[in-house]
Formats: sequence, structure tokens, C-alpha cells
Amino acid sequence: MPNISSTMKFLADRTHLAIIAAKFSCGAPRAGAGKGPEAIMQTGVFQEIATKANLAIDFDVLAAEPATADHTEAKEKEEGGLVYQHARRGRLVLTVGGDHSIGAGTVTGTAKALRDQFAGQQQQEQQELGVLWIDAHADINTPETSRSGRLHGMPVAFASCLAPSPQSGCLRDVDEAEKELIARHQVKAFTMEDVNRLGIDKIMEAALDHMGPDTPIHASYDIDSLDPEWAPSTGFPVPAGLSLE
Ligand SMILES: [Mn+2]
Repeated sequence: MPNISSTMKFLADRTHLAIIAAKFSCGAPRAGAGKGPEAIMQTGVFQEIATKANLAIDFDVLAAEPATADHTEAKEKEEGGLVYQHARRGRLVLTVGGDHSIGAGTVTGTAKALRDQFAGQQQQEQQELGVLWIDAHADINTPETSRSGRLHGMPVAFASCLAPSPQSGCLRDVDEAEKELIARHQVKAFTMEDVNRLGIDKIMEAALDHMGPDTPIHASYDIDSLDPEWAPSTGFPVPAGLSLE
């Protein structure tokens, strides 16, 4: 599994933390998620991360506009392009949402940057991106399986090409159709039951082991993975989630 020294080496190779505030809420039925980036920025946590890791901050804002399907597609494309540009320059990229439809753009932008970085090198030198998705939901519905039709429940499907992206893309609350997709595509998944049984350390170890020691990782963290006790204002709270500990 990636150990602390490989993490330190990764950080030592970076000069910039690129923060993208994606104030989108058009992938979800309620508008509050778009205010997330500002609320988090006000805590000063980004500055703290940058200072601790000795990184300069590069800051972009993608502002929300009136929600239409076309607008959502265009924003995701723009966001994916920004993530790509920063990742391609070797920056540590932190995109802050917004609703989780942003995950389609963050994963595809990072994956493309990685592929371009290794383009022209030997097959064995090339690396594929590992994605760690921490969420109360699986977010792997396709437009066909989704009951709500909302994009924030589909980013994993778009990012992994299970569904063509709109342009062409317990666990605690997983739909039957999503369970089927997870099984069919052999996605390694851990539930809250697993976390409760084995503890979060073991689960993280197993997740990282599964991806392998040298795999570049994109983590996508949904605040609804926390128990509603800690994050009551998320759009779709689900009981019995992760504790702050
Ligand atoms: Mn999510």
C-alpha cells in the first residue's frame, strides 16, 4: 500500500496546490451544495494544507449559473478541462463542490492528464488511475438505471464509461441496479457494515492494497459518507455513517 514516504515523495515533487471551487448544484435537486466551497474556504483549511505541505495555492472559481441540462454538461466539461490543465502541470489538484456530479469531471480530467504524461512510454511504464470513492451512495447509476435522473448519482458511471458522458460522463444506500453494476464490473466495494466490523484503518489498508503500491490515486469524498449527526445539511443524508473519528 502507499506508505507515508511515498506520500511525502509525491508532495515533495509538487510546488502548487490547485484549488478549484466548483460552485455547482445543478446536478442535485436542491441548490445549497453550490455554497459549499465558500463555507469551507472560510475555515482557512486550504491555507493550512498548503502551508503544511509547503505549496503555493493556485485558485480557480467555477461559478454556478441557472441550471439547465446543457449548462450542467458544459460546466462539467469546463471543470474537467481545468483539472486536466493543473494535473498535467504536476499540481496537486483539489476540487471542492458543489454537488457530486463534479466527480465525473475531476476523474476524467485527472485520468487524461495521467495518460498524456505517460504517452509514448513503454506499456509497462504507463499507469492507470485508481479511484477511491467515499460516499453513502454508489453514484454509479446510468441515465437508464437512475430513478431520479439526477447527475449527482451518476458520476462514477460517466467517469468509467459505463454510460456515455452527456457530451458524447453503504456505501449505505445502494440501488439494486447499482449493486448489479458493481458486481458485473467487479468494483471493489466496502460497506459501513465492513467498516463497523473491521475498523476504518483495516478498510483503508484493504482499499489501498487493492489498488496497488504504485497506482496514482484520485480520491472523491462525499460529505454524505459522514453520519448525519456530523453533516446534517447534505442533500440526501443516510443514517449510520462514518463518525468524525
Ligand atoms: Mn456522492
